[in-house]
Amino acid sequence: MFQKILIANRGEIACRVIRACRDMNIKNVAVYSEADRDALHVRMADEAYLIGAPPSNESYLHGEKIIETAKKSGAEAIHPGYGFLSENADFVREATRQGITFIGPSPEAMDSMGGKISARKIAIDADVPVVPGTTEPLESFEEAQKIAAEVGYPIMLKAAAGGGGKGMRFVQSADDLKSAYETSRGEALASFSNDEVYIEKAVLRPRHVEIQVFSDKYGNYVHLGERECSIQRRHQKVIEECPSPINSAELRAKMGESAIKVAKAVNYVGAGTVEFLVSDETREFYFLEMNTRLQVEHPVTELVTGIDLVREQILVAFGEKLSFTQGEIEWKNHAIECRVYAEDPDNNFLPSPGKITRLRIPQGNGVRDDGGVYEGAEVSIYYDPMISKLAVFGRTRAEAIDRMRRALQEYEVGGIKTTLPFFREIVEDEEFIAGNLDTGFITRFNERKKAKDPDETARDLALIASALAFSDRQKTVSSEAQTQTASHWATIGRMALHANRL
Ligand code: MV4
Repeated sequence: MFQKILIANRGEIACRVIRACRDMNIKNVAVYSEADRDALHVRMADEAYLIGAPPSNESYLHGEKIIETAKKSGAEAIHPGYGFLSENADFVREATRQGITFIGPSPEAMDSMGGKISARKIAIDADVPVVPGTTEPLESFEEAQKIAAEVGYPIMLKAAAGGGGKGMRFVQSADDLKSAYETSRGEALASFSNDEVYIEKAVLRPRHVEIQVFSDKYGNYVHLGERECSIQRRHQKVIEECPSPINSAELRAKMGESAIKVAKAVNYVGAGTVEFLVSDETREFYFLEMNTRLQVEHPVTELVTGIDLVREQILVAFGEKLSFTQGEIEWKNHAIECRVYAEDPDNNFLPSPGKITRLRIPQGNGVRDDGGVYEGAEVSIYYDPMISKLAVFGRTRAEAIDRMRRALQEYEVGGIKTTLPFFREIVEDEEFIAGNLDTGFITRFNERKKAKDPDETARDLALIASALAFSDRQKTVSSEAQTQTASHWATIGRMALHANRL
């Protein structure tokens, strides 16, 4: 086995990978920027090396410095975590050229899946369902008009180099196509230096369900089931769970088989995730894209399958065969994960950097917290403000929600704002409890929340009170005014009913 691994990342995922190395008796090397001198991953690692200034492209994205540090420290392999260099094919090529093993797929597989149009083509050729649309970038607005009319509105315009919703536009009808086409291309160019866009028919109220795949260097492919990730805010996942509330053994098997077909088509090795949109109405699924890395939400899969995905990544990268077969994988229990961010939910989720003056992490039955901070640590402005992932499991979804509620009650973070209060509300929400989780969930949740706002109730009550006072006064004046009062009483009645519902 490898003797030493360098972790080219920071925060909770660096800590997660360090723990896997410890489990396997592998020495681990951290790298850090000037902003992270006192970070948890630096404290946890066996060795740690300063690699540069706080901005990511001078440190965690600086491939040459990281490869140089791997060689200097005697690390034989690099684990990239997620983000940063994890999907950078040139970095993989350079590390490999310099004799360092990259713990992840081949650069060719990354390139094939990096382009969204090329990924669509691969899925089509592999007989995997995709949403109807184009398989080439649009040449002109006229072509866009023609294809949109063919597939039928509403449609989505998407950036070929995209992902994460950048450059994406929902187009309701032909009238809106011109401006959407221009803004989509403009946004794509600004974000990816590539203005290629393509068309997909829009799936209405879709669910985002993804399949974890795994493979070794000997052509063994398995899937580890789905993760439901429909609860998103501005294309950022907020809560993930396994199984999906819409899961059936049949749907899991079908999606798993399709995901494996996609992975095989690019000779994938290691941990990967194939994303699908699932129609809420028909339960039909469509390939969206493949992420060629370990994902943030991998713990929910680990909790229900009992498989350590990071350990397995390291084994497979070293050249071991997969340690389990498809038939040996069992899905047991229900897991839910909340991403805890240093953001202010009362102020439009603005980042809330600063010193963590108090930290109490929940513990106990069924609770796992993958964190990247400690009491006294600083949350920096330079990086993603996620401070931990709180995951729980229970025998049923209801039991998992109960444990999540308890764990969220226990969790205390002082000195900075976090998204914990937001999650405490979500776990009490009827739609969440019912498992109605399409991609419009957060929007509808915010509307429900506004309707229940105590300030709003107070405003209604104040209106009722003043209306009552007004009508009382009317009784002492003219009879004409008294007939008016009747209609005021009707209004008051409606308001009282409304208040009562609240
Ligand atoms: C879609 C779609 C509907 N129809 N594609 C958003 C991010 C990117 N990964 C894909 N996205 C979508 N693609 C078609 N053909 C709706 C979305 C979408 C969405 C998807 C998953 C989770 C949240 C979402 C929120 C808005 C839109």
